[in-house]
Amino acid sequence: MSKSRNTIPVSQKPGALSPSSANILVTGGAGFIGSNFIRYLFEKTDFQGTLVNYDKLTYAGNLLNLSDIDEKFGGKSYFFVRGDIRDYEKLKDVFARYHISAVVHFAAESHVDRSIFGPKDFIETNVNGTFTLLEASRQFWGNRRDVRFHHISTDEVYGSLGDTGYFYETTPYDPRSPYSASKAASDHIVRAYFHTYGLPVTISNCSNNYGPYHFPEKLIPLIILNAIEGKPLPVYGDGKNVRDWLYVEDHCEAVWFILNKARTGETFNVGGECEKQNIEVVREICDILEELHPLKDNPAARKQAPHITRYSDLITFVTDRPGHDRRYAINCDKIKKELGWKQKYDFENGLRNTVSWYLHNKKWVEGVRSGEYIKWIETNYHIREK
Ligand code: NAD
Ligand code: TDX
Repeated sequence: MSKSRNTIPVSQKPGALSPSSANILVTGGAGFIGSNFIRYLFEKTDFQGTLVNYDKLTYAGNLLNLSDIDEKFGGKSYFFVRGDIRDYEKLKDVFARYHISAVVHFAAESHVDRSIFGPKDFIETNVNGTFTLLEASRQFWGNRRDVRFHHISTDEVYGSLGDTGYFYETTPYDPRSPYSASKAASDHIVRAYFHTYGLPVTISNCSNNYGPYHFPEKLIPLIILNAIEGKPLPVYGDGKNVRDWLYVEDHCEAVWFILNKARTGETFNVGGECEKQNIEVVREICDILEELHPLKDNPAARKQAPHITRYSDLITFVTDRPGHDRRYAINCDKIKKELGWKQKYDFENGLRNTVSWYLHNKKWVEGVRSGEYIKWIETNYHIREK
């Protein structure tokens, strides 16, 4: 993986946004993808503008994700503001104070299982929050066209596939969980602001991300950490649900390409083109762990689960997620052909980097597994015991 900085030729008309020198408001920048995006901008692109990370710091937001960036750029070109995207007055103040010319909107409630236990926060943040942010952008920018609102969405808005077929940008929406329904609603509102008010928007719908700083309520980090500790590896249903896995840095690069090269009003699917059944993913994590941290050299796991001889002995099939979407598969030809983006990581490299990152970042892991995290694990997995 090259460390060189990405200078992307800008293909827009004069008067359009220049992302490299823009003042960018990143919402949800303390979360998994948002923090990777901020790191990507400062470390791997020619970005020289100002970046404001606006985040409420819910259970999923963690400033430790960006402590190195804060040390290097804090107070100069990087600023953190704690705030809620539903707070119109605060947003207005931030737009004016930092002369914001682009918004990259990651902030959301993002976990499907949590949306099943409690959908209210998902409607509040994903629907009302996106609306409030759009309204603040429209009021501050007026008729300016050298600005951009980029909205981060998900492939889950398209629903669930059978054994064949793909999601295209033109696939009709068919969300099936409170989470995906709230994201679908927000996508519609973003498009309405483009058609009705001419707000310069772009949208991306991406597949399942994975990589460093992923909060361990999601499949990949949860399995890695449970295995290291010799705890059961919970697989929902028959383990044959399929997800398309996208390494988070590839996603960040796709967003940067869109900001630089896309026409406004356009939507792009972003995927890893890497379909895997959940059970395959879990087995691959176990195999990598056997190599990087063999069970025989892991006394903590052996003490917790004395009966096992391999990490994969910890695999436990548990009660399925209600309404569990069977298969997601993204067709991302459009962003490849129109903008020249492509993935740099295959699943083997990406997963190996990820497992290694969790093995080497124990302090971060301890930090995120607070009392609230333990409460969630008890809530979600207690009811699934068979
Ligand atoms: P995350 O849960 O890790 O982070 C979300 C961030 O948003 C947190 O820092 C949180 O504090 C912040 N936040 C939540 N509510 C807020 C509010 N009301 N005001 C301000 N900040 C708030 O999420 P993620 O996995 O990084 O996902 C980022 C975006 O990407 C989301 O919009 C999600 O729907 C989308 N997405 C994620 C994936 C994935 O695989 N993780 C895939 C497709 C799309
Ligand atoms: O313990 C588990 N066992 C299990 O089998 C967990 C947490 C999950 N699963 C399954 C459910 C899914 O089929 O693994 C798959 C992946 O689950 P998650 O990591 O929860 O992701 P998913 O529900 O697919 O949603 C993710 O991708 C799309 C993100 O969380 C969303 O924010 C994004 O929009």
